[in-house]
Amino acid sequence: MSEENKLDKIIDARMKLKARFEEKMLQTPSVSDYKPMGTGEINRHGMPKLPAGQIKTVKWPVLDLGFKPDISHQQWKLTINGEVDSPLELSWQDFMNLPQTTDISDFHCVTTWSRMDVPWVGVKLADLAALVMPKSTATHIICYGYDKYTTNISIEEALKEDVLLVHSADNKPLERDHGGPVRMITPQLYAWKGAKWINRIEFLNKNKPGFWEVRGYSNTAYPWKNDRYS
Ligand SMILES: Nc1nc2c(c(=O)[nH]1)N[C@H]1C(S)=C(S)[C@@H](COP(=O)(O)O)O[C@H]1N2
Ligand SMILES: [Mo]
Repeated sequence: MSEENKLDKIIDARMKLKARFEEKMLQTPSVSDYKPMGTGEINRHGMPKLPAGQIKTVKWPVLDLGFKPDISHQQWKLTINGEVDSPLELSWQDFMNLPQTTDISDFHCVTTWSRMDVPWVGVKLADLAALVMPKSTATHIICYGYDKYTTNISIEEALKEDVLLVHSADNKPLERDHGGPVRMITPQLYAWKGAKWINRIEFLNKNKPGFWEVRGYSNTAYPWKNDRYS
């Protein structure tokens, strides 16, 4: 398929997804919340820059399960399957050939640090969703890392424009410590919702809690409601 046709296909599929999920997206807290908790200037989502209970950090702490998978570009694969019309497996090269998005966003860890204005490069989850096309029954995704990590979010959160699978941060390749070669980021949710060393995205027809969610962390993880634990 030519680059142009590929892009047309993505745009067409994204418009369909948009129509399907628009209403639900308007009900997510980052859009509908009239009393967000936090301080500072208002960010591009209309939320205070620093969510409640967070402290701004300049360093970038590393959090994992005590083990950092060592995955070369050659070994890295991304499987997208489950409740979708066209399951997909992408190599590093396939992934890098998809439309690339550059963005700057904030990173809020549930352990109370926030790292502001991180420059990222990667692929929008919405573009990947457009390629596989979730079935009408799909409601959530669960992401798997190359470690034992899993984490879940609703599709209406996953489709937000700033949810990316990134391979670059701070204008350099994403370090292994931070989930390189590729991790997910969820700037409008606590950062544990973004799997490092991401290997698989499964679309689901019901919610299924991930690693921290089964241990009492919030399914929704909304920073401006101090929504940390359930
Ligand atoms: N695969 C994997 N992804 C993960 C984790 C993990 O342990 N394994 N930790 C999560 C948590 S709790 C946070 S806060 C962020 C931390 O990302 P960082 O180490 O780059 O700061 O990654 C999230 N993604
Ligand atoms: Mo975290």
